[in-house]
Amino acid sequence: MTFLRAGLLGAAVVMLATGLATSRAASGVTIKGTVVLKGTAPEPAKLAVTIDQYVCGKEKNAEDLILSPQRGIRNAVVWLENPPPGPTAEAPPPATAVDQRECMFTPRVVVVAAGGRIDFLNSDRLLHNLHSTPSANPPFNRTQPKGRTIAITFPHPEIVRVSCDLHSWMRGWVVVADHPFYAVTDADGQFALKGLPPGRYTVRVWQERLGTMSREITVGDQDPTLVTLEMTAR
Ligand SMILES: [Cu+2]
Repeated sequence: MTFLRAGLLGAAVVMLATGLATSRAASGVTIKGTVVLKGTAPEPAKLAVTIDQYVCGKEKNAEDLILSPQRGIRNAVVWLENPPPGPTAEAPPPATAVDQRECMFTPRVVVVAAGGRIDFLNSDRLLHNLHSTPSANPPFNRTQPKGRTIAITFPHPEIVRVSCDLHSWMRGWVVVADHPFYAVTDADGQFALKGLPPGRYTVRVWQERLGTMSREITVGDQDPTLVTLEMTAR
């Protein structure tokens, strides 16, 4: 074998190995889990509507803790405290929209990448007032007639509470994420964090009423890695 041929062969082997490593890192392992309530489930509460009943209705369900029949918690946010180093130069994701319908924020809890934008819509035929006083992000306090879209950009990681001055029960949450490994639980309390290399991770859960909890999870060859995360009623 000539020196040149050996060199080419060597290069081909290196390329093949690199390709394999890349595809494995890109697929990775998924943590699939359920966030569930431990302890006595509180009675579902109703909130009295005192104004604008012609649009808002007479009462609203308190949506600060929504449980499935199996006690899965909806709208909990799950993320990794120690994310793997990953591709950081991805294109910014498209704007997420949050609507106001019948005087509730829909969806109630959203995740946006730091630097990303939320388009707040108003589908109600009345005035809302978008109000928030975050710590790290710029505050906003904007009157919003029906049909007007207000775009807000969130530069810094933080959990931001959004309310409406005109309808005291209205509550929305924007979780500003500093990496891609965030998820919001669905109606069954389920979530997935995808594309993880093996390792030991700290998974953190936040829920607006229950606060936070965290757990260490080891990801090995098991794909998906299944977890149940319990939050305590309080
Ligand atoms: Cu309002």
